[in-house]
Amino acid sequence: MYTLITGASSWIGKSCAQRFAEKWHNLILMARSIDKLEKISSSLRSEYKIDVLIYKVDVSNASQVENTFKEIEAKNIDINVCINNAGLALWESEFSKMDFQDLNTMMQVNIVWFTQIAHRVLPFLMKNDGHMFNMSSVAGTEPYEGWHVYCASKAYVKMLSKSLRIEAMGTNVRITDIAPGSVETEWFAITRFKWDSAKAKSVYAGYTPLCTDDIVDTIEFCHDRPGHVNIEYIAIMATAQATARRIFKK
Ligand code: 8X3
Repeated sequence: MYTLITGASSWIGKSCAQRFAEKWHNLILMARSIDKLEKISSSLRSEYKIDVLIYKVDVSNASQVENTFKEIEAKNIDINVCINNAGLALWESEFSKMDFQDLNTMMQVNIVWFTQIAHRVLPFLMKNDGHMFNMSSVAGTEPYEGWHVYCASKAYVKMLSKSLRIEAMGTNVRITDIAPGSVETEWFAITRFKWDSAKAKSVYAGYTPLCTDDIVDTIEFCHDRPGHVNIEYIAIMATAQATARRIFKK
């Protein structure tokens, strides 16, 4: 059996790969950067003696993702955990002032690609009493200025997760919507501010944000519940963060 992780080359995805490797899960890792995936996979293979398959995916290319799944099927590989983690925020500004290309990229990654992975992986999970983790956000329940499409895309993740719970009734598939608040991941902040690292760092100044391990611990906790327990939705915030935009900073 394999655990499939998207956005596996950095931060939350990479930390999930490490944690599931420690639990001797074989892994299928997908990300845009094959170089990073190669490094991660060779260290996990040698340390844990597990099988790790890596796929470079171009999220704007639907047929490439389809071909990746065809290859997985041709190899008779089975999947019982999916961590549908890839997602991004690009810039924050008034809706009409945003570059449509940026809005489109967010929709492609956070909605279209996310859906394509869920669509292809659900039959595997149904066969194998599997567990699907979908990475939404506090942004999926609260809108905030300048984040319109990102917030809407995370509300989509939340609603698709709930809808798939209905589909999964009568099977032993579990579906968990993980909704983090502010997590210090340089990559998330840096894409949000278009590679302005000073701005990215300032997001996490003056308080203790969540770290990637806080999210991975939560995923592990949900997964380790007995099979009859589905933690459907879990919101995780830093103690200093009361709402999406109310953070106590010293
Ligand atoms: C983003 C959550 O709190 O960093 O998904 O805006 S927050």
